[in-house]
Amino acid sequence: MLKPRKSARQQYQACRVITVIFVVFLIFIILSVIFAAIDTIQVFSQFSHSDESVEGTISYTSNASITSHEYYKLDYSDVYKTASPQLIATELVSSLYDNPFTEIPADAAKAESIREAFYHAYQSYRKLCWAFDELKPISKSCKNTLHAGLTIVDSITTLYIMNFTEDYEEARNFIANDFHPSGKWSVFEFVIRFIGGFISIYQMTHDQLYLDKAIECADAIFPVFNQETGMYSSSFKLSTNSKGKLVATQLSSWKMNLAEVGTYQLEFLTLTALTGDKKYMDLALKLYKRLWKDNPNYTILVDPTENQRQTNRLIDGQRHLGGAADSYYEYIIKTYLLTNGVSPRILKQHLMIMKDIKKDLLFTTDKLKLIGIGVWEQGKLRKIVEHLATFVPGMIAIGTVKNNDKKDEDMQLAKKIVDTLSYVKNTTKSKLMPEQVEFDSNEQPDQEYKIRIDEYLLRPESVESIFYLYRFTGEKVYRELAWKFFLGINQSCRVENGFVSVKNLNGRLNSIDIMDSWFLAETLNYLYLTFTDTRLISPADWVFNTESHPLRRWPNDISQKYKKDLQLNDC
Ligand code: DMJ
Repeated sequence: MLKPRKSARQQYQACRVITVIFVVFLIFIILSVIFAAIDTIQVFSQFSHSDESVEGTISYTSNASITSHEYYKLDYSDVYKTASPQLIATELVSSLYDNPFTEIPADAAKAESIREAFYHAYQSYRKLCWAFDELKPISKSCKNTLHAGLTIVDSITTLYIMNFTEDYEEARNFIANDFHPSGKWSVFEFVIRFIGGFISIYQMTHDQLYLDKAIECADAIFPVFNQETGMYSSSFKLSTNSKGKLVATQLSSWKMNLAEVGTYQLEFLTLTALTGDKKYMDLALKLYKRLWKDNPNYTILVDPTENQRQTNRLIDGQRHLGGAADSYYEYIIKTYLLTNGVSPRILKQHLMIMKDIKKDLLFTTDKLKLIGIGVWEQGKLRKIVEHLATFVPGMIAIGTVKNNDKKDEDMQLAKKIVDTLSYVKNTTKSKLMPEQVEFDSNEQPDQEYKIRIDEYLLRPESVESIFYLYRFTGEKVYRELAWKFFLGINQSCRVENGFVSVKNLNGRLNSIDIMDSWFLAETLNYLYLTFTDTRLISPADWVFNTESHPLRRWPNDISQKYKKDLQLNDC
């Protein structure tokens, strides 16, 4: 039987339905194309930006491709279950020290709490700022200075040490495929965070990718150094040329500080050890030769150029171990350790520094007789302690090598300075260590100290020193102290989306909207390693760069190969 034919009205209705479906489909396609284009613009904006911008903040936009990584706890019953075997020392003896390091098992619960804090910080960054440099947790926006995923690269050694395998693999993929830095930044920061991070993770994993990246970065900045003196100007511009090569150009007029020019020796010496190319080591040692030759009688130096002025900061002509000077001192004794103690001249410089510190910078407070290291200014000692200078007890502990005749005295000194830090931290309402304090200040004669810069910037230096004192002495008081520091940070700086710096430490805390990458690279790393089994990343085998990226002490054959160069006979 024939079907009855549709009426014209029915045909019209069917046509309308098809048209509506088609239009809806078309709108859907157009919207998808628009959203994809917006995404592309955002991704593009990470990697290309105006020449004028030194630093940019980009508003948060949801990154749908970032799915959350589940949190899992580690089993601390056996150190080999918590970390990669190559990070674990088989024996804790070091030829450079009289006594072996103490073997102590992990405090599992505390180690895991710190690991969880790292997870919270890192996942917040992933979720909100993946591929950008740093997270601003309050505004949920992202800071981009070098457009290079700074937090990813700076965190990669901590990710590996803490055994966050999924995040580690993701970070590796980013470095392999999306690491295209461009922008203006500080040479110093680039060396300690990127080059230091790449060398360190290479030494932990033996993955060639990282050594290639380290060489690429080092070779890009090599020409900005003065090849005669090893000095350089603070800031530079990085970009990728048409052949895909990373290139750097010097930016500012000739401007630098002691910490900057004195903080690339560990990284460049390690590059020479890994590549066999002496150019890195030769340049880095030229700096020591130059500075030590120019200053034969006194070792606490002012900046090589006298143009470092910042409000409320330590200024020209002052001699101190705080910001703008700090890691120059730190790297001298670490260079001695890294190269296996083959250079008595380098150790001598550290011992001279210790002598000058004791002669001119050491102070005792009036009432409680606390000990600290202050600032020499216009012929007088001011009892100022900067958070940045609180790495010093750790440096002193590292310097208690067997060829240091004053090693016992030095270790006692390191302990006393840590007691002072502990006192300051415990007497703030927030239980945080301030950015800068001054003892026995005339302005507040009834109190032991006055806070001069009322902030805590998530910095690592105090817990770094406590980590070293724990590893060198094995005394449980340092774990207890580290735990109190952690609690202070976790209670006062933790927010919904990460951790923030804070100000007003004795009142109602105000947030400073930034989670600097050093918090993940250093602060949480040192805290974690204070509570893990002490065989994990032992100072018997590793020397930390100033961003807490561990570098392997040289094997004997390498130290012997470069022994002559390291003698620095002409200074
Ligand atoms: C870090 O980048 C390094 O530790 C550097 O040596 C000093 N400043 C910050 C942390 O405070």
